[in-house]
Amino acid sequence: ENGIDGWLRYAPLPADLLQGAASTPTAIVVLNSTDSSPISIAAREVQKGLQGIFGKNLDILQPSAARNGSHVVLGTLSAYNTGWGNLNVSNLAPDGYFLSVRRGSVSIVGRNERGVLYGAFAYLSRIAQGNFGDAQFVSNPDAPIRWVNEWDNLDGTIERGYAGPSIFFSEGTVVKNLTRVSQYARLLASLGINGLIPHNVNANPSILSDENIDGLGRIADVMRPYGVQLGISINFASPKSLGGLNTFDPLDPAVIEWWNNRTKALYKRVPDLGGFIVKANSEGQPGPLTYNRTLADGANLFARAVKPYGGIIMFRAFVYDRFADWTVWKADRANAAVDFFKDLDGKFLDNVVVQIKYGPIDFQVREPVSPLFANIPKTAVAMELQVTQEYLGQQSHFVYIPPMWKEILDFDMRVNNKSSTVRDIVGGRVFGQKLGGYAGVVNVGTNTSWLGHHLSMSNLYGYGRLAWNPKQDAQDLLQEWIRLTFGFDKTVLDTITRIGMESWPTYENYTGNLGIQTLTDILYTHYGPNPASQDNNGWGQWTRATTTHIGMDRTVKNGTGNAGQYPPEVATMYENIETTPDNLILWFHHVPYKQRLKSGKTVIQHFYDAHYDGAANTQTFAPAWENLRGKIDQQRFDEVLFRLRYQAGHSIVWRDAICNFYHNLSGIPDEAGRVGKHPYRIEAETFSLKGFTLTGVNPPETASNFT
Ligand code: BDP
Repeated sequence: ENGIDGWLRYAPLPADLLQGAASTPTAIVVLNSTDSSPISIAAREVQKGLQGIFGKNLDILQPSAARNGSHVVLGTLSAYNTGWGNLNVSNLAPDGYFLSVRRGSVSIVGRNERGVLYGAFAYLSRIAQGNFGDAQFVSNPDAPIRWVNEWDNLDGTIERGYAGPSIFFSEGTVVKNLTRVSQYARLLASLGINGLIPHNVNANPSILSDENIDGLGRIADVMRPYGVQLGISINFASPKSLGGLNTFDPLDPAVIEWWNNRTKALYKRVPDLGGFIVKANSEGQPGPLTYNRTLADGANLFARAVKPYGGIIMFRAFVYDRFADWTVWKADRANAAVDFFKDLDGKFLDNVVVQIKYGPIDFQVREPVSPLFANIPKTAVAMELQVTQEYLGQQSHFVYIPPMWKEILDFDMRVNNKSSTVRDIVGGRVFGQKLGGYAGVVNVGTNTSWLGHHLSMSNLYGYGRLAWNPKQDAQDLLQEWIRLTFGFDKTVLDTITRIGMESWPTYENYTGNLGIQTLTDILYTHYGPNPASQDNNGWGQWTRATTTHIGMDRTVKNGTGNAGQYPPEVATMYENIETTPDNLILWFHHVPYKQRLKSGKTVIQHFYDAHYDGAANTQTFAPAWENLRGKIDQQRFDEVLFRLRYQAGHSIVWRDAICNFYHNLSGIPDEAGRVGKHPYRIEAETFSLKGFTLTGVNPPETASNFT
């Protein structure tokens, strides 16, 4: 197997589990179908699933042709109640479904067509996991926006993509063969994802050329039957760079007209376009600030343009401008989003959603929740999560991320001193917002594994399932995914569960601890260890490490004031070093290396121990995987093993680089006497040089003899 079907393999069930299926359906009945609608996809999917799982080939029938027997009945609520039966489910929300399983008789009823498709996938997931029990329930999505963002460029490269070139674009335009896009839409639909933006947020203006609008139309046509709406990432300066105007001022009538015309052309080709995503005035992207207009002026320009068509604007909160003054002690990029957006609360039109990364900086291995979620009550918000592992080993390391997302989603912001979890804020319940939800940056590529590492697909699975229902448990989701992806063997389940659930804490251990951030090279690659690059750079992600102290003082009293951006109860917790959890202590406080943690260890000893523990635990992953030989198909077994072995080696590089660096900087010895000794490491000096040339090691900390 090469991974292309992800968790939708519909593998035959083992004989012992099959016995649990007392009776199986005899036909599929479709109540309201047009040829390429989500309902007809649902019917074909059920047909395919039952063929794979039970080896039974079922007919798809119109209701009039249905004879006695056990049917899988598929339809919208209104079609069900006019043409089949009488179902009273008043609590069915848009995209939600009702599923009833009574032995072999199954009803799958959606509030809309998409809901029917989601219900069909839910039914198939149950039986593919060997669950034949009766059931009757309604499942509604937690939030209306459940999108994925892809950072694909028109030339076919993918920003922060680690699985080969784009499935959407090549040589400046949309690829001819969109088979992979439809396979991807199928995977997304099975999770309840209802929107996709194929184009990088660092957007090329020519995405809006006539040729590309037609290409986007073809993408939308392929995804529509799966209920996945197309959204488009746009470049703020397009009226000038593409349209030939001499300005892109959002209040200029010619600019407004230009956008209205392009929007009209887009909706002509894609009548159900979801809307636009905008990255403005961030990391070199143009935006309204150039013309002294506010970010809200910029967002509302687009909001007005798409409003007549029912579109929405995802306006990114990833705006910061602290490059110039990095030497200023109080400058803090973590403050930027609240500084930029707080005063704009109430100024955005009601079809604008502010898309906020989960933490205040940028997808680090450990961040507190972004305080912006609690600061703009009159604005709809969505949470941006990263499925692609930009700072988390880039799919050469395996990190199962949902446990981290869960910590963020379950965090209680204590708005007005009342329970207000982040998931309730994002779901619109805390501030009474109609819009809201999730955007996952996925960046799949043409590699048949989609993400480059078969195990990393658990992150896409977990993302989609949490966007549907963020209350779910991360380990339960992992185990669902394992059964669907690798089958039922107990050792397989236990092994991947262990590796998966230990992977995030392990990665945090051998990279950056105690809230110091990932400690990767920060300037562009975001991959290997480079703690020195975290300071003295214009991007403002600083460890503030000196020979005696480390960590960033973000208190109101002495630091950057970032702790004060949270609601009072949370602010007090972070302001005070005694109540700041150990895992965020260096995020909020600047402390001596010998500062005692609540665990009783000093900060520096924690660094040393965590790095040795993390690297040691990583050494156990590949051998554990090797025990699965013969229990998993050869191709996926080999490909995963290769990456786990690589990760084992690279975790040692990480361990030594970070330990050496802080050992050299602080001059404080490791109590266990390990730092500088490099167990397991094969020194370059012991190699003979054949076919290679000598080169300097960069960053130097990654060399074991660096002093
Ligand atoms: C950073 C990435 C960069 C993205 C940026 C963004 O390094 O490639 O363009 O985020 O989200 O994490 O806009």
